[in-house]
Amino acid sequence: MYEQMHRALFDGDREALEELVRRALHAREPRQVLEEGLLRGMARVGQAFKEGELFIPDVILAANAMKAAFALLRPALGDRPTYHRGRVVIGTVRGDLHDIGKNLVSMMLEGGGFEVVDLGVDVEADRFVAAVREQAPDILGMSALLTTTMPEMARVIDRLEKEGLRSHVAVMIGGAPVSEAFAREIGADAFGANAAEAVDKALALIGN
Ligand code: B1M
Repeated sequence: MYEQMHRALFDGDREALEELVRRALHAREPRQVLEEGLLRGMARVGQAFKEGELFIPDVILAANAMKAAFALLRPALGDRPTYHRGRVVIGTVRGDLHDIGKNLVSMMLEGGGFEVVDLGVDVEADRFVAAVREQAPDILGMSALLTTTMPEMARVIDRLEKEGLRSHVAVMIGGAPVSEAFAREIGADAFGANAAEAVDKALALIGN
């Protein structure tokens, strides 16, 4: 069944993927469907893109199918709780349009009891800074999938410092090319390697 999900992602076949996820949810753990079916499938899409077997339109179709499948999984992974452990402002940094991972992190944070304010993709440093001022979040989360957009994370942290806001908010970063060492280098407070780890790190940051 997971192999069929990978195939549906490869083919960008949204309807087939939705049907497979619906069927899987009767028999399998939602988290396993997410990890073995969707995330592993998307990793294979990424590999095929890298090797020139798939092209950008294929990846866009796969990404859209993935989003539709997430929407089906979301309630099963734990719907929005009625309590709030803390508030997170999150976004993908300027110049970067990748949002699948960020959306997954947002979804898991909500499932973990956080209120999430999602600024979307291609977010300018000014918008991050304004959101920290206006929303007073406990955590600012930034995602980057391109090596060329990673420096933007450092720029946002610099801006927070200059505006006197850095000590008011913890900063967590993530995304495929980002690492623990890079987080330390730019003065972020935490790095999440994946969505589950992002929730654990967020809980640690707010002292839970
Ligand atoms: Co793009 N892309 N892409 N892409 N794309 C990558 C990132 C790439 C590695 C592919 C490759 O070459 N193998 C490569 C980057 C190379 C590099 O920088 N070194 C690349 C490139 C080059 C590009 C373009 C430049 C291609 C072009 O136009 N020539 C272009 C750039 C556009 C832009 O952003 N300005 C581009 C475009 C696209 C699409 C639009 C086609 C599409 C994005 C659709 C969308 O997001 N709505 C796309 C996709 C889908 C990918 C790959 C195939 C898959 C990314 C993904 O969704 N992964 C990707 C290859 C890859 O990563 N293997 C690739 C699944 C997702 C669940 O994982 O995002 O890593 P991820 O998120 C994880 C963790 O990283 C972590 O948790 C998530 C869940 O476990 N995490 C956090 C993420 N954010 C976090 C934040 C946190 C904590 C954890 O705290 C706040």
